[in-house]
Amino acid sequence: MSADWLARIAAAGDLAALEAERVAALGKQGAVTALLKTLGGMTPDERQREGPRIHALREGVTEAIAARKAALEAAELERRLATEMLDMSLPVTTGAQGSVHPVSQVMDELAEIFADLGFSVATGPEIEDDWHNFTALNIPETHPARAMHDTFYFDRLDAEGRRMLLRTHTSPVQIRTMMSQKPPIRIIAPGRTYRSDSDATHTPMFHQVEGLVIDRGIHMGHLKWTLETFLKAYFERDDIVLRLRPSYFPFTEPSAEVDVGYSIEKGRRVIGGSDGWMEVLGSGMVHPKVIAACGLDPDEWQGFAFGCGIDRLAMLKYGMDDLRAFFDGDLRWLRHYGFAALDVPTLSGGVGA
Ligand code: 2NM
Repeated sequence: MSADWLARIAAAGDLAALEAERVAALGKQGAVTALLKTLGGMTPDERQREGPRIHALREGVTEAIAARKAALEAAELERRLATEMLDMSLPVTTGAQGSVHPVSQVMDELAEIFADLGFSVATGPEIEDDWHNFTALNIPETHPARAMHDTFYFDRLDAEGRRMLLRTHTSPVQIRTMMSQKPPIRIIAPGRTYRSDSDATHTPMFHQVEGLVIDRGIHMGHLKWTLETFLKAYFERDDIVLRLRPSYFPFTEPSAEVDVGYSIEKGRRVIGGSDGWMEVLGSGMVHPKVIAACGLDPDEWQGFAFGCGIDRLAMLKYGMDDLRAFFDGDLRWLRHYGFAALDVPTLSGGVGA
């Protein structure tokens, strides 16, 4: 009886056949189950003789099924590993679908342009504390700019018992850099930033790049030259004209909005020329209070800073008109604007060239 069952279980060629044997032996109507039921009708003597034999049979069959099941599953896994193996070292020839995202492309271009001007790329946490995101930037508790930033707050508290937040700009990266490095400092800080704002021109997560220079004797002339050189390289045109308009930011004094001239070509606005002005950057001389908050002497060290939206920079260069499409993950959109699979994102060979 026992050897019979063990042979049938060993012969089960797949999981379905094994399950059929399990039901035939141990199921409600199964043969082994039927044997177990006969115990109730036996005399005590018979039961003492037959009980251990029948229970041993059930145990033996149960174990054999479990062992066969493990063996079949292992074989199935081996088969899948062998047939589904991908050789990652093979060159891609067909079927490539995605491409570099315009935001990544622009970030690479920014890093390349600013590297030529002696800037390095700095990064920092997206989850920040109140001090690095606001206080150190001369935005105290009561400042209206705090309310204007539509901040996302966490339940978790920082060391001062304030709630942690998603950084509303990349400026805390500049703060961290000024506190950890000795001037001269020349950095750009590209990255994700967050504000509770959502419509055709605002997404709750957007990308910003900010720049910072700290050295001796830095003035607005350095700022204007740097931005002009950057915009000429980025838009790949020599006829870039800048207009600095007086403005206000808590962290810079004086502050300036930077407009860039545009012209109309084939009915479309393109950067360059001077048919009209478009606002592209905010900037200014870093406020002495910000420099002091970072432990530097503002009488010795001065600097300029600027910031702008990367998503917006991409839209202006590649002629895109809806910000929300950036985050839809729609391949047709990428292809429409000329971003092809396997494009290598460099400035000279970039898709805008
Ligand atoms: C902007 C506009 C003007 C800025 C200032 C600083 C810091 F940390 F140095 F104070 N970082 N970024 C700044 C200045 C950013 O974005 C529109």
